[in-house]
Amino acid sequence: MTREELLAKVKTSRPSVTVVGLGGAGCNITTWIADKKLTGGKIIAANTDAAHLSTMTRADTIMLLGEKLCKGHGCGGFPERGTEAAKENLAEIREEIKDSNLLFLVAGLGGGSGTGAIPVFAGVGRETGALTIACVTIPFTIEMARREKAREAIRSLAGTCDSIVVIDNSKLREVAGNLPLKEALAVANALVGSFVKNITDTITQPSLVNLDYADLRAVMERGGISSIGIGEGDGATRVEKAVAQALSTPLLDITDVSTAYGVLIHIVGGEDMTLEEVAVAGEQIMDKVPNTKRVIWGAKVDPDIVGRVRVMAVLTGVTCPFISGEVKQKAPQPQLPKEVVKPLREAMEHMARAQDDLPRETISKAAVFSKEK
Ligand SMILES: Nc1nc2c(ncn2[C@@H]2O[C@H](COP(=O)(O)OP(=O)(O)OP(=O)(O)O)[C@@H](O)[C@H]2O)c(=O)[nH]1
Ligand SMILES: [Mg+2]
Repeated sequence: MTREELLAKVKTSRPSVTVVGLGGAGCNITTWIADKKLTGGKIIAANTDAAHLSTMTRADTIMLLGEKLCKGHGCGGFPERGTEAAKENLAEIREEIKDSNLLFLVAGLGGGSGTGAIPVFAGVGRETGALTIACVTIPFTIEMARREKAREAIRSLAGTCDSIVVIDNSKLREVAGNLPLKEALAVANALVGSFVKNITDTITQPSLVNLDYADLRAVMERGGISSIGIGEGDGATRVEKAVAQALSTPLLDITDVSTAYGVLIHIVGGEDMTLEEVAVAGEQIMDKVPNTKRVIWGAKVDPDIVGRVRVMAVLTGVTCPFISGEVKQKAPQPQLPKEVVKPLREAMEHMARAQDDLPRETISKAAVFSKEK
C-alpha cells in the first residue's frame, strides 16, 4: 500500500459523526457546540418551533419537524405531539443520518418537541446501526410535572439508544453551589456540549493518537444510563484528586458508583502533565470502580493550563433512583472544597477551550491508554 493509498484509507475510514439538537434546549446546545468549532461532525438542529429554528444559524442542516401538525408553533409541552411531529419527517431523518456511525441526540427533556422527537430519531439510529448516544438533561425540581415526562422518556430511550448520558439540572445546581437558573442552564449547555465535542474531536482528529471509534463503541454500546462527573486538581497529586472528585460527584444521583459497567475518562492538563501521572490515575479509577469491565481514557495537553488538571468522567451502565422510581434517600451532600465549587463553570469553559486546535508539538505529548479487564 502506498502512503497516498493509506492516507485515502484513513480519510474514508474516519467515523462519520452526526449531532442532532432536538427542541429548544437541544438546538441551543448545538449552537454552543458549533461556536466551539466541532471538527469532523455535522450538526442538525430540529424543532417544531419555526421561530426558534430560524435562529439556528450555526447548524449544517435545519429540520422543521411536524410542519402539518404543529404549523411551526412548537408542541406546548406535549411529548406525544413531538413524537407525531417527528414521524412526519421520518424519510428526511433517515436520509440525513443514514451514513452516520456515531449519532448524538441532544435534548433538554421535559418539553414537547425534544422529549417526543428523541425516541423517533433513536429508532432510526438503531435501524441504521449507528452507535446512538442520547445526551439529555432532566428538568429542575421546580419543574415538577416536566420531571415525570423526562423519566418516562428516559425509560423509553433505554430500549433504542446505546447509551443515555443524563445530567440532572437540580444536581448540577447542587454541585455547583446553587447557581441561578439561567446560569445553570448555560452550564448545562456547556456540559452536554463539551461531552459531545470532547468525544467527537478525540475520535475524528487523526493527528491525535487518542480514543478511537472501536474504544468508544466498546464502552458505550448497550451502555444504558450514564452519568458525568467533573473534577479538577492541583499540587503533587492533582490527577488523583481530579479523578476522585469527578467520580464522587456525578451530575446524576446514582445508586452505586462502584457498579458502573464502563468508565470513560478525559483529562486535560498543562505541558507539565506527565504520562506517569495519567497512568497512576488509571489505576486509581480501577480501585474506585471495582466492577468495571472497561476503562478507556485519553489525556490532552493544553499549554494554557499551568499546574492544574481537569477531568471529565463518564460512568456507563449505572442505576439511578430517579429513573428506577425508588424513593431517593437524601444522601448527605459531600462537602466540596471551595476551590471546586467555584470553578465548575470555569472548568467547563476551559474544557471547551482545550478542544480548540492545538499546535502540533503539543499534540505529540497527548497520550491515550485503552484497557480492558
Ligand atoms: N440546557 C438547557 N436546558 C434548557 C434550555 N431551555 C430549556 N431547558 C430545559 O429543557 C426543558 C425542555 O425545554 P425546551 O427544550 O424548551 O422544550 P422543547 O423540547 O422545545 O418542547 P416544546 O417547546 O414544548 O415544543 C426545560 O424544561 C428545561 O429544563 C436551554 O437553553 N439549555
Ligand atoms: Mg420549544
